Amino acid sequence: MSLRFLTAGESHGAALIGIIEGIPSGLALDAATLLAQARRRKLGFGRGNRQNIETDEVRIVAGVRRGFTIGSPVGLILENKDHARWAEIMRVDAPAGDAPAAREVHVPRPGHADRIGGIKYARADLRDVLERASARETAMRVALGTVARALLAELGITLSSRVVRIGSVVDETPWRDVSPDEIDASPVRAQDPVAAAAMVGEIERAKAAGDSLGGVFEVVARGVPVALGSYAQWDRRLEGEVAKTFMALNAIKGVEIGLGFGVAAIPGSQAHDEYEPGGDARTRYRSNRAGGIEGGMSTGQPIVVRAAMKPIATLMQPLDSVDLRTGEAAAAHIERSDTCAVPAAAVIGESLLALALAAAVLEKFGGDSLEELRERVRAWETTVRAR
Ligand code: EPS
Repeated sequence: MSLRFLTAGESHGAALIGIIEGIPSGLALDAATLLAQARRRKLGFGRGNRQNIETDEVRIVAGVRRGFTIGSPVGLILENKDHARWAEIMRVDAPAGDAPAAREVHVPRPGHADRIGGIKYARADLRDVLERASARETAMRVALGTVARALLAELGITLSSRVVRIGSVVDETPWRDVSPDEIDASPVRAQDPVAAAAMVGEIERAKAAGDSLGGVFEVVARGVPVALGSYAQWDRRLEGEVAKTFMALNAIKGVEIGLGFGVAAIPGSQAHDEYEPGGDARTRYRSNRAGGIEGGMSTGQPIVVRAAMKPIATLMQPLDSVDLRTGEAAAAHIERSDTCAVPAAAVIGESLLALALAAAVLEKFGGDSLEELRERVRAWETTVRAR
């Protein structure tokens, strides 16, 4: 395994912690770089109050010395500011006597992990489930992804994202050369300001109705070397790794690469990317319908991933459910939540693609120091030009 990472931490627990192993030595890394990405995750019209409470500052506690990675696992800690108000509810040690925990949850939210998690881990208090199933965990995944992203940046690989749908509103504009700052400045991280305004309206209406909204976001990686991944074995196919990484994000129900589901509706003459002479190597592509991955391998074109996020499962106008203590019908539990988190999911998507691509880069090129990795990538680029 070239790169692996783990997170731990409950939404209102003391902290989120993360470990990423396999990052070569010699990579510049500091807390400011991590904070810059953490802040982007907090953005977006439709988020709840929690984002105003948290600063999401990440402390680097292992694997970095005097500004550079040293080849050891990188360890990160993100303290939950909100924990101060939850300290008694979330305490680790047993309280004296048998006082029941406050803020117990017994009515599962349809669409959340509550119900099945309670069955699986034999938890009568569903708070034990929802605290970990919460998307709060993505704050740490973004931090880990930012480490991967810093590595990719050294190799000239960059990531960006945008929201293309919220509820019924679609931004139909094709990618333009919009700066990432411009996308971040949009209240919903959409490219087209007209669509963005309509998306804001849609979120406002959902909020007023006590409802929630999902959507679709797009993540693009540029500067990806040719031939990451392989067709030679099913579990080495790059699209499989990318899809798994995105499907493993909370609330994601669909992933597309390139034309995605669109290829099903068109003939082969419009579905593939034709070659023509020229470019750096002996051929160049006329289009990028494949979304930068073909036959399990990166083509060297931008990798384009779209993911569909379902509406958040916590509704202020709650759905029908059952009180598990009484077996009676009841309104689902209400927990503070977001109306729409698609803009945040797009930012998280950048970190996810960074993690998947960093693993694929290290798999192909290896290298224990950044210098070694860089040399190998450079040599490969020369090789590719001759083929
Ligand atoms: C989140 C923090 C959470 C939720 C959200 C994501 O904070 P709290 O529960 O204190 O409001 O706002 O998680 C969910 C929507 C969910 O269903 O779990 C965050 O930091 O992103």
